[in-house]
Amino acid sequence: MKKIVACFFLLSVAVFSSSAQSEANYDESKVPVFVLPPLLANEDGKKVSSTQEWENDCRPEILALLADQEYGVMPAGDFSTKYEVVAVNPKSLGGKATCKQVKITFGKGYIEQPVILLMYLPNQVKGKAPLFMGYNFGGNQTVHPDPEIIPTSEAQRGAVRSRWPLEKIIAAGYGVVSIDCNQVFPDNRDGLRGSVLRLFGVNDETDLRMNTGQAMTAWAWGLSRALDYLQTDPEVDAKKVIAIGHSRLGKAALWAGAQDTRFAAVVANESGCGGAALSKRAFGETVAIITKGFPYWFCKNFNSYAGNEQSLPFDQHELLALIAPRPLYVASAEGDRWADPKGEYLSAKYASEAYELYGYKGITAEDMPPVNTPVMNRVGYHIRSGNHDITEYDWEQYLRFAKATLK
Ligand code: GTR
Repeated sequence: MKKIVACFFLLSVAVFSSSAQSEANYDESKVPVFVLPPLLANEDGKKVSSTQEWENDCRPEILALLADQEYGVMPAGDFSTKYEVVAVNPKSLGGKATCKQVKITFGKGYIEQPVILLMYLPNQVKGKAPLFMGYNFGGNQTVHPDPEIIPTSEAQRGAVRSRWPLEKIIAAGYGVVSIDCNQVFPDNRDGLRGSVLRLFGVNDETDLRMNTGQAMTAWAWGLSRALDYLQTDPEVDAKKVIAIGHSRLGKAALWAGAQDTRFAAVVANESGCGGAALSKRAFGETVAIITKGFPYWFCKNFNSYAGNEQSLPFDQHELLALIAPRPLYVASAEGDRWADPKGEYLSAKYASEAYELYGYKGITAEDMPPVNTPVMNRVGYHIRSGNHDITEYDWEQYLRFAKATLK
């Protein structure tokens, strides 16, 4: 029965998104004329010209606004946390990596929420390893066929192997932590009932205030809690943990990196609407489409901007700017018009003003670079040929970028 319901759900999402995708605007000449709120100005209009003014006033204002109006606030409250190393193989991936699986159990009263961190650390790195951490969509075992991975779902082992080129990442001297997002907040309309929000007394729809966070905020919170663990792991360089994510999980990585400055850098792969793309362009996926299709990703307040993007008191370049001065990489794909590559580029470009305050070069060119021609300053960007996916090509750029920026 559960399976039938899940199939029906997936089918209805697919039907919804394919009809929404064909109705969306992909015509550049129909992009509305829009005005972005100035990035370097406080809510009272006062201009920001130093990093101190940015950090003391402007940045906290933007963070609070995004939490209140878009992603939602994580409810507060006590809970317990337990770490258990549940498996270790020091000779994984042909001896090149140590595979470690760490179960974090969050608890509150009778509620227990286990989340397993699947970790691969490069054996060639003596001492603490830098690493990329991000969610997978459908189960830890989908990341690689490695039979030792503890499954977190029924999906096939290695099903999305191409999205996690572990051997390449390990050879470059980086580790990987992959987490099944469904263990933190199940990625479906009923997800709230199985999510970490239960630790804070949010059990169903009726417990949601207008600005209570849902999946995106829970996922961002989960990445921060995983980082809490990594800070205790002697094999990890917790000062070099890069938050990474593809698509919806790229949105989550951005929101995590924006809130938690312990993340050394952020990579958002084709994160689109509610991620890197400017909402006011209303190109491809819009606020109306995303809040209808995925009402459980954002807070309820965000619904009021559906079909009304021009009234948003912020835009996504402000989310990206919260990552400054830490390295940020935004990536698009040519065939992924749904995620609005140009909107992703412009957002990275406009966010660069915050990087410039710190004396860093961000994205400066007015026009997007040609396909497969990455730009790598303190802010990186590429548009790759091909469709919506995270590929080996994308990872190659992220590894180069990490090497160049995280010294
Ligand atoms: C789509 C959604 C996008 C994007 C994508 C994904 O259906 O409209 O915002 O997040 O899913 O996560 O692959």
